[in-house]
Amino acid sequence: MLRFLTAGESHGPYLVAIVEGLPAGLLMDEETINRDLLRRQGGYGRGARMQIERDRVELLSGVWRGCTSGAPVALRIENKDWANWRDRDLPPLTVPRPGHADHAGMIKYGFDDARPVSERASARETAARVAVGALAKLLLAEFAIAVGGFVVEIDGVAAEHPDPNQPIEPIWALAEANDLRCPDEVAAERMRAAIDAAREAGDSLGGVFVIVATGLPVGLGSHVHWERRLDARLAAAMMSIPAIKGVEIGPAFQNARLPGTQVHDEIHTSRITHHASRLTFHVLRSTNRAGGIEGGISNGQPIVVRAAMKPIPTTKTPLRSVDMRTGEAAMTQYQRSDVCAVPAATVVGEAMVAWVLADALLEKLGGDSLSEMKIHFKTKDRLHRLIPEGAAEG
Ligand code: EPS
Repeated sequence: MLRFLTAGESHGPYLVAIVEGLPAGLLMDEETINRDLLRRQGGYGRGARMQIERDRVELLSGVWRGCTSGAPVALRIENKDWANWRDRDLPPLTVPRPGHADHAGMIKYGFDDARPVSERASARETAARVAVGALAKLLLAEFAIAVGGFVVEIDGVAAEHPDPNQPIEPIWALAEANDLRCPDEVAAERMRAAIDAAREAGDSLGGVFVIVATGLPVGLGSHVHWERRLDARLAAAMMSIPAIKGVEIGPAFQNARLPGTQVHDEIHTSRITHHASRLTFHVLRSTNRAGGIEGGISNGQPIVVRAAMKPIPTTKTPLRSVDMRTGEAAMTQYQRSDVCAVPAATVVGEAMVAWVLADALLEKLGGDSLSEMKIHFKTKDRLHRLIPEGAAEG
């Protein structure tokens, strides 16, 4: 239902995106989009580039009197650093960095210079995705669906983090107030120390973050075909983020070590009422080990997605590699980079989860305008009856 494309290089003039399929009538709140761009720029462990950039969205099309018109939304974000790069005559980067797209990209596209590869492979592109994800979040918010993330591990330092069945808003608030996006300040302090030590040692760090989505109706995604499964779509979207090498829905790896009776979320009912000869009851779970998805379909529980980010491939301490012009052994050359970007990747993870959920919601409800979607949301009786208690009715 929804599609987007991005274009742009890390040190080119702009990042751009085209978003197609948004319903008409969605308020395009630029400040909300800019807030997410700022959130992505921050985080302890970022490099000098973030002192230069001031990411702000410019909406170029598809907006009529402040709301979407139903036409494609084109947007762009300026790369301020372009001014510093455009006149530079940079020497070629002939030694690929292990872990980066350099090596495979050079061979695939026939370059002996990694720059054209790394310019596009750079996580700078994720600024455009965060803007696109913010549009998806605006759509989801109209249905009281919220998406937020937090960091749970960096350099093996694990945060105490809550049962996703507990109210998540206080956790999000703690993460938001923390420069590691980690709700556990004691762990965050140790993570800061680990990042400082890695910077000192000329190294880089990865980590793990969690994205939680709340307020979801039952029935997004489908079991009927592989590509419609919501968990598959979420996993693909998360894996598309640079440096993400693992994805888990709920505590999937922990579940794999337990018998079924200790894993599956038992079903019970809170109350049965009869109103106008109609039977109504609420299906509840007291656990959420499925991470909100069963059979590839949202089950009304919070959706919980964890992602593992590898350490950034650009390290001050050189790694062994090969000069692709001579075939001789060579050490990698350092160029400015981040030491750790897990807090920033968390914001990108939110964007990708929001995108998938907005797409699945639109698919479920249909409609060319927001008001049409809301009418469908109200009148889809089964869907309406099964939204979690207390969720907005659109
Ligand atoms: C990145 C290298 C650094 C990061 C960049 C990702 O940029 P530069 O090469 O200009 O120092 O800061 O991330 C961003 C620019 C960003 O906006 O997130 C890389 O090689 O992937």
